[in-house]
Amino acid sequence: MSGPESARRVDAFVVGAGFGGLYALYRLRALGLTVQGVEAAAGVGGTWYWNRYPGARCDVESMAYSYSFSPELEREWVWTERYASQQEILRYLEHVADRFALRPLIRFGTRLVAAVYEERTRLWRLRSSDAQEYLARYLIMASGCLSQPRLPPLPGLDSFGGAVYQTSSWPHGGVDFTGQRVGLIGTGSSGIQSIPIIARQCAHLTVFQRTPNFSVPAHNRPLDPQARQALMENYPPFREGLRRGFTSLIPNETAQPSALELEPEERERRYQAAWCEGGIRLMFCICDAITNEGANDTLVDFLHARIRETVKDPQIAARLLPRTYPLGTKRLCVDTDYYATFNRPNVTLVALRETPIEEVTPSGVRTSMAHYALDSLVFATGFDAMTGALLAVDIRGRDGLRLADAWREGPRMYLGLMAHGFPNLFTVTGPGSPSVLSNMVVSIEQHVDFIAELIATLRERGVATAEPQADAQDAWVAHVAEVGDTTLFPRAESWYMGSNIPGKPRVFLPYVGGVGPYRKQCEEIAAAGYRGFTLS
Ligand code: NA7
Repeated sequence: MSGPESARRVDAFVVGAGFGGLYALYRLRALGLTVQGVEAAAGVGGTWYWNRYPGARCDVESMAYSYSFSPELEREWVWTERYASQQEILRYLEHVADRFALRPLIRFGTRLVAAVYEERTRLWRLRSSDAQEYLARYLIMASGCLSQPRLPPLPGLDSFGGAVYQTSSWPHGGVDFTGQRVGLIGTGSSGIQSIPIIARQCAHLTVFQRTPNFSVPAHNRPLDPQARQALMENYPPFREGLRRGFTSLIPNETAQPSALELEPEERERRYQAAWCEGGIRLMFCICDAITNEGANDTLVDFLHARIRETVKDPQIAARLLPRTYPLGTKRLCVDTDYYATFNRPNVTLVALRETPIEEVTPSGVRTSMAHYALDSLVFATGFDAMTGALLAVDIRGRDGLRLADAWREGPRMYLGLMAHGFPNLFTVTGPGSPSVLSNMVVSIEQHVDFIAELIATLRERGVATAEPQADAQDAWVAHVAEVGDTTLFPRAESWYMGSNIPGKPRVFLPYVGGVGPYRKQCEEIAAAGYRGFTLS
């Protein structure tokens, strides 16, 4: 990179303008810092900008999945549904950007491509995709956990004559599939949300399923204004409950019994009640779903029974039953009419474990069994989760250490916030923090608050840099793995484990020690003068 003359000097540089980036810009500007944001998209929204596929919807309830930092914002924004649609969340984030005058701080259509730490000046020298250079004291990566999409390199894909779509970068005007033969690959959350809607619109939908997924009904509905009002009157304790709870996903968490302590009838009653209520509560109506195989099996049996009673053709139902991993170790999906969609005469389920894809042809997809003629092909094939967006930037820390080299055997961070060797580089909901296992907005606010307070401390003390100590980081990485190993998560091939990406180290990426307990550890570390960090 060239000399400092051409570089723009800022205090803080923020990558991403989703929930994390917007709040980071807001907090850091309020500290009196000069801030610069960059965002690859043409607008704000992050995940909710890109993932516009039919049926895209949050699986955390809207009153919980929203910022809590501004009571005025809380009062003036009225969520209309129990689970907010992508469109509504995007409108919300656009409103936040305007209300707090954040857009002027962001360069849209611009990516950070390289970041080099300069020991002499203790600044980050940054280069963006528009060839602009910056010198920044603090670099905040709010670049998202599920923002680096993955398109499998299927043989012959380039030859396909029809239209190709990815759920993770859906056309802004939407897609009209009327009269079309559509193929869809992937049955994670994105596939499961979009399949019922595409099936209703198109002439024929062929679903190419590699691994069946567990899904529970959302029972989405309009938010009752009176119920909303009642909740608004109790909002601060409601928010605090999310922050201090174990999952931050479910309001009013209470202690639950072990599945194995319950009589079978009581267990069934409990599961039925959670099923009827809808959403992921089912997984948390017992305390040991994710730690005890026997407990997990009872949930698996319950869900298998629901799939069998919903899907009329027993052979199709059998193909939809997940059997190769414990429930919840791949993300539990939340759907509207997913399993029932396979009763439609215009939907075909292709089980790729039985009949793998051999190639994409100019006119469709050929498996080992048949050729499926298609007009459009939709990929809902996931992301390089948690580390993908960070490693997509050429980041070099002290002594030229490349982040990609430091993380060759898996990410190494202290608290999922900072990495040894990379002073003043912060990640929002990075690997080793509760992140994707939590309510992302709750975790984002906590991380950004921690980062802002740490930066304020540095400035008060006239200290240039913060950096985690190697031994504190080693201990944290070991703790994250140890807690992960007490759960069933390592039993699945999942993006939590990095195993959806060929060649990616198989490491459990998030911290499963609980959102409230994690927050408490962060608070204690800060109160102890940022134990485990070197402030120099
Ligand atoms: P996911 O959950 O990673 O799902 C991707 C799906 O694509 C999953 O069913 C994969 O099967 C399938 N896949 C991936 N590669 C292939 C190939 N080569 N052939 C066939 N099928 C393939 O991504 P989503 O976008 O649905 O959801 C990501 C998260 O976003 C979600 O959990 C929410 O948090 C929001 P596999 O299971 O790997 O066999």
